[in-house]
Amino acid sequence: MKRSRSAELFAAAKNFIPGGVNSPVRACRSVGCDPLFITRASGSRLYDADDNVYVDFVGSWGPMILGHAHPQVVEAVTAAAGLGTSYGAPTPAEIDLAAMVVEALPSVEKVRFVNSGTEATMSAVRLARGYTGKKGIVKFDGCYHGHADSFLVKAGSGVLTLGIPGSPGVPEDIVKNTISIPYNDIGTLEETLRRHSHDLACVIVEPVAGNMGVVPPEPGFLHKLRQLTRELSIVLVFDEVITGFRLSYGGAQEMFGVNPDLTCLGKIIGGGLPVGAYGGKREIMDCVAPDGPVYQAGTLSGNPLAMAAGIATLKLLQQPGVYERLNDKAAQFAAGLSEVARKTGVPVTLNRVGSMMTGFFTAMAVTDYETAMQADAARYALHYRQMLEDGVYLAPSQFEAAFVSLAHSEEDLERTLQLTESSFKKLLGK
Ligand code: KE4
Repeated sequence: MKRSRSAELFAAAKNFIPGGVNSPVRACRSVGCDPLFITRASGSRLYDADDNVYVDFVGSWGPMILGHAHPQVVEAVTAAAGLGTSYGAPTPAEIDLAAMVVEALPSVEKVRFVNSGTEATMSAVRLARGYTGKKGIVKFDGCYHGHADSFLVKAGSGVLTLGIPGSPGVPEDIVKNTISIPYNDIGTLEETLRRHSHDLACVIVEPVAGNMGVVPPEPGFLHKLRQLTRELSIVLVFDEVITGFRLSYGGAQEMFGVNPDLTCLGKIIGGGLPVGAYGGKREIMDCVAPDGPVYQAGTLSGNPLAMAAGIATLKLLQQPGVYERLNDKAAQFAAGLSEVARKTGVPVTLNRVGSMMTGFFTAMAVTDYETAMQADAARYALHYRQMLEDGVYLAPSQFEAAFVSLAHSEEDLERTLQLTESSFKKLLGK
């Protein structure tokens, strides 16, 4: 494939932007190639600066559940833009989207909009600390909650992909309040929470981990987490930035029947525009300024264009049967991928929940960070580059989720399975 224009743009970008990218994983370093510069997208397709076309399984890292440039989303954003792009004042649209979120999520009585998932999780942890008067937080190895200081401890996503031990610039006296323990390890969880409960403000968890690759919660894990945090008066925070409106209209909390105290959202609720949110019990949310003393603010929070995109997106996701169709399509695709691995003899463990999935290049079960690390990232990189050459755009890391959208056609998925088989056969020849 011709990629000269992307190469020129990458060289130019590096003159002005660290690594030539505005988010590290986009640099594609762990898969051994330079990033493509994307110029447009539609449905399940991305188009790069050299006019190559790709079937997209990144979906902007989760937001594009409807596919790219959905006409009703574009129309809503365009109409909003014509009325002004930001007022710095409350608008009716914020009430509409807030009401949709409250109605959708069993545990959310009030919600505050911010501009990213990181802002949402950072604010939720500050709120939990302010509400409880305690400082400690517990997270899980390989989970990623954005780049706020408290979370850069054994974090997933780009921190994991780039092998950054934590991050310079994060003071020791911040991270000393963060305990990170293995995901799905109920014994360590109970022992840790009981030992530290006196100073634990919250536990923050991805109810389905997506940032070490997809790792589902083991049966009972989330229920045990809810029982322990309730017993020990520790705030339970579900980071549903990926899973919110992805797994079901009520997110992971509806799918697994576990109600957290606070929920963090992002990605899909902005329909591809910058939106994050945190919400939960009225008793806790009423501690947020200006009603309460826990401060959090944002110039562009509740931005009218982002609200319009989010409202249009959620309205389309409310349609009957949407999630059944999406999740069935993803299940069939995953079964096809597993069949290709079996037929070709390439060891792959495929973890899937709903329309998010990861094929780990290992024969081992992947249930946590340690087992995810057994995967053959070098082999994944070879597969990534082959599929890209063949017009399929996968996540540029073994330790990320792939997403099927409502825009992926049966032909897209069948073609991708054929190309996967061809790539796996080449892997065996290598
Ligand atoms: P943002 O600040 O990137 O909007 O959200 C942070 C975040 C919080 N919680 C979860 C569960 C997340 O997955 C994320 C961000 N996800 C990564 C990809 N797995 C974003 C991609 C990137 O960093 O460029």
